[in-house]
Amino acid sequence: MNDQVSTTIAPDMVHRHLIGGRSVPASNGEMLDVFSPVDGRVFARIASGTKQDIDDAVRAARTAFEGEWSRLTATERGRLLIKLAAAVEADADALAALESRDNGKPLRQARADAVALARYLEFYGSAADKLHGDVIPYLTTHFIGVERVPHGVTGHIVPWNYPMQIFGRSVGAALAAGNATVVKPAEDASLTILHVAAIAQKVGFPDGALNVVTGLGRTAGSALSAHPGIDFLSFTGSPETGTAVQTAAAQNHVGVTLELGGKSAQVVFDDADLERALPTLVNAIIQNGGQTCSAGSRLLIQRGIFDKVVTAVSERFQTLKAGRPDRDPDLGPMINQAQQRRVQTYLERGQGEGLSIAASGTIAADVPEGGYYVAPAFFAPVPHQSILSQEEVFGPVLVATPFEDEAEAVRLANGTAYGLVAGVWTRDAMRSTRVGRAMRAGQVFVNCYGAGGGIELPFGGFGRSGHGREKGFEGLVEFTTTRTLVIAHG
Ligand code: TXE
Repeated sequence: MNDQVSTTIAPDMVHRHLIGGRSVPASNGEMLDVFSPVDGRVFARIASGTKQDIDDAVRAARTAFEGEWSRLTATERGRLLIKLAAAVEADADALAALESRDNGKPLRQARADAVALARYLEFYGSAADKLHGDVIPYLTTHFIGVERVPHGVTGHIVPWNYPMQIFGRSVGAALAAGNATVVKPAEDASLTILHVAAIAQKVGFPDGALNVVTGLGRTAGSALSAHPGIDFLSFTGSPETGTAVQTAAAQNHVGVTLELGGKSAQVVFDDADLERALPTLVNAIIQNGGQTCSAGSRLLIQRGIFDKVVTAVSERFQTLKAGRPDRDPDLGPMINQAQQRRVQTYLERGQGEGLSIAASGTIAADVPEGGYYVAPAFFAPVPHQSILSQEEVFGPVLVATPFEDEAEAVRLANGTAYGLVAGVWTRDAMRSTRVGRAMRAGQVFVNCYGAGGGIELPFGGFGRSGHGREKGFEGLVEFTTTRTLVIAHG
């Protein structure tokens, strides 16, 4: 969103909420302009969700949860998700084009998101009827069954960086577990979620199982997180908003998973296979323009190879180009003007601290005027206490810091408020396990980083990165609770 005035919008780019299976406008009729980061122009409009809209959506979800949705068996729920997965996969090109325009990510990355969404839906669809409880040995006169049950109505507040993937991991798991859902996409990138929700209606999800209310965080988002009819919340976004969401959840005594970003380090030891490491060291900060919670935004490099690695990374950085997403550049624009300014401010603050830029990429000459492009920047050497080593920039800004030995590497890697992901590059098997297990991070990659999309792998953070786990089977369990049944028979 920015302050540009509205223009004429194609009718198919004017979007309404999906509540109880119906496409409905905001209760007060208000709409929000959607700006494409590609050129800063308005290209769509979404309903500006109100407290009333959230209330309607929660009611619709409750009706589904107490009715048709809960009458389906786990296998039937799973089949619906698998059908949705197939439909999403078949529509991947259209979804990619829409995402690329809405979010600004290069077309191939947007397509990868659509494919990942299909895989999430397939994974959780297939898992729906494999989630079972326990029988506990207890008194000989009693039978004890522990049943896994859905929370009820779950709220999902989704950010703009990976709308499809985050929808897949959170809403896919919640639906598989039998919850009815209310989703509040980010105001800057709602369109693919609306599109997928419309497909879900077509493949036969009962009305109200999946509701989408678009709009601003401070109105629709806060109304959802504070709604007393919500039984569990899933939030991905900034630590500040995460605190607000958790505070609201606490008022209603419900649980929440928070995924709040990171300042993840890749640790490069002097015996690392650099040929293998180099493309990944760069890609981990460039993917989605660095607007990735698990971005590898810090390189910790052993002193003896520091200059060599910095030189090699610099050579790659100099070739990087930010450009129009439809040309499939290394990176597209930032999501909005605020994010562009945030990155620029961090660059200025880094330089203000006296940090030197080892290499920069460029902005392609043909980018449309008004787009939110920034050139990638690589700073080296950067002290560990520097602002660029400690704070999440959420842009294409990489820093490199030397370390002497294993102990220092672990101390630096764990030395931020965050703890989401870590990478370790070494040929020493004993060390890879030792260092890997010393990392305060929800995921640790050895001689790789973010391999294979990670749909099957539990994901989440320590500290300021949040708590709770999404993705993998853990993510499915997170959207359930238990009911223990104690039956006297003797
Ligand atoms: O985040 P917000 P913003 C980080 C990243 C980025 C910064 C700011 O560092 O630069 O956050 O981004 C909804 N109650 N991440 O401002 O505000 C909002 O509508 C309830 C990391 O976009 O957290 C959107 O749907 N909801 C991150 C979602 O919260 C509210 C991804 C995220 O927005 C709300 C995005 C409120 N009061 C940003 N206010 C990651 N972990 O991947 C806003 N929202």
